Amino acid sequence: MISEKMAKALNDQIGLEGYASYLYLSMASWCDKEGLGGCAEFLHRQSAEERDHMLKIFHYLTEVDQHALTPSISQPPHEFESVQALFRQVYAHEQKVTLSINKLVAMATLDNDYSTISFLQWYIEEQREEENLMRTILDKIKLIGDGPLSLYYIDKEIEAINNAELASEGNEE
Ligand code: OFO
Repeated sequence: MISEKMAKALNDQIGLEGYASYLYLSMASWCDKEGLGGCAEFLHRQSAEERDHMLKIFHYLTEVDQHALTPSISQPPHEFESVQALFRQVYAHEQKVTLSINKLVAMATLDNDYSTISFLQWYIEEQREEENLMRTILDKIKLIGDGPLSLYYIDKEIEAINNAELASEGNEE
């Protein structure tokens, strides 16, 4: 059993992960519309991952005899200034999620809630990996610059990153 306060904070995190899933879905759709198929695939995969993150907390709450609540999710933006701005937004969102996970760990520590501390270790590692991935993407985008074929090269680069992610997921199974 975990505290009501902890359960409420984890339910809020469900909402944040759910929003990330919808945000990345919306971004995938915008990329498809702009002809950026590689970026769209990357974001579809990220969106599915975020849904998994949401469900993981959902199941954890049930396991510790708390009520997991299906969140209401506000509508994400549908339009983005550019693919560069879009990935800056992804990185900012991941940083926000990291901050929120850190707060959850701090709360669980104050509560002597070792079960939740242990559960959240997976999220700490995941956020470190995700932030690193998004920074790598932003670095590549910067290197490519804004020459006439930059969108083509950005899309190819992100398609390659997505394929590498898929391959490493395959290896983990
Ligand atoms: Fe679940 O927010 Fe990052 O990955």
